[in-house]
Amino acid sequence: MRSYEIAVVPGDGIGREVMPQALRVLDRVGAEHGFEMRFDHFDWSCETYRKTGRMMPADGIERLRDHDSILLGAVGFPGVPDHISLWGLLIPIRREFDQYVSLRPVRLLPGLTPPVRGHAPGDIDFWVVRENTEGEYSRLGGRQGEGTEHETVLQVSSFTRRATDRILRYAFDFSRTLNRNRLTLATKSNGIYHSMPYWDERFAQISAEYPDVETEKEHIDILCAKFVMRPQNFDVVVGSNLFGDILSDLGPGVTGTIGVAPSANINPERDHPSMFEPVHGSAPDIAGKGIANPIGQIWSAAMMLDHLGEAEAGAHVMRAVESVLGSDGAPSTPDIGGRAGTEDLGSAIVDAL
Ligand code: GGG
Repeated sequence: MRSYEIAVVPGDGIGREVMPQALRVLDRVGAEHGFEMRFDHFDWSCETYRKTGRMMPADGIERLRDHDSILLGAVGFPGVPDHISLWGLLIPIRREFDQYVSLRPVRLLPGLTPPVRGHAPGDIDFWVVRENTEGEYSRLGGRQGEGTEHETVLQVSSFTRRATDRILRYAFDFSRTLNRNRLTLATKSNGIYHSMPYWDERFAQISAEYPDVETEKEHIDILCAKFVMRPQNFDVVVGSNLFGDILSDLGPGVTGTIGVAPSANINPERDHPSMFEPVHGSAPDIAGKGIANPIGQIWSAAMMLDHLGEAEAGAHVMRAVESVLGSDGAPSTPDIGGRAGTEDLGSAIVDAL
């Protein structure tokens, strides 16, 4: 029997509630498709930070290294500053394992109610490809003249040619594999003087290698407006770490909820494990209530199955998700208009497998 070692890091808040539903789904779909998932649990979180002063132990990265994949819930909770929790767990994993592609599908699933009327399932179906290792997510900079009237904070973004080119090439290649040929670059080269003109330049140069891929570039401000007004126009959108982060929350927001949105942090060279996590965070406002939507975590697990070579099982999970969302009377969590709990929706998906 095929067997996979999965590092499971539920993290904080609703991450701890949605993760068990994804593990149930993986167990069931594995049994149906002839493979076994071995879950190695790592209880690293803001609570760990409060007890030990670290989000994960000093050898945390080493302990994750030998796994086939990492399944993460959510990171961050009030009481620990967000930049401490993210830089103590999520960001080191992405960087140490060179997970330079953040791949985030945006799809209007059946049964969702988009806030802008007139969109039907099938209309909104595109991908955000986010650079995941550098850029605006940087520790370069500092404070000067603290406490004086000249107090100044410098935050330096750094974009290397290596990281810029490899994410752009990934996006071009990915557009080709989808057989959907429009690739949009998120930029802001009219206002940001150095880095975004550089992205435009690299995009234009690399596009010459892909004459079959139609390209366009959009400044991030109008791109956000177009996501809301005409989301059906996009196929693949590529952007820097910050732009990609914003767009991959906005996209699912346009479908009615970010509770269903998944993401894959991919190491394309496969020399380190990749990591799969919902787009949403720990949602302290609803944590502990048992009402979080587990679909973002379950869809992330389906993306993990694809990455592990179990594409049929991944597709099976998504058919189950879509059949539950599309059926009258199926349990819905409050973010999608119902009153059901996390476990009810998880059970309905397990039963639909
Ligand atoms: N699901 C992981 C999580 O907690 N994400 C929250 C977050 O703030 N992420 C920032 C990022 O993706 O860079």
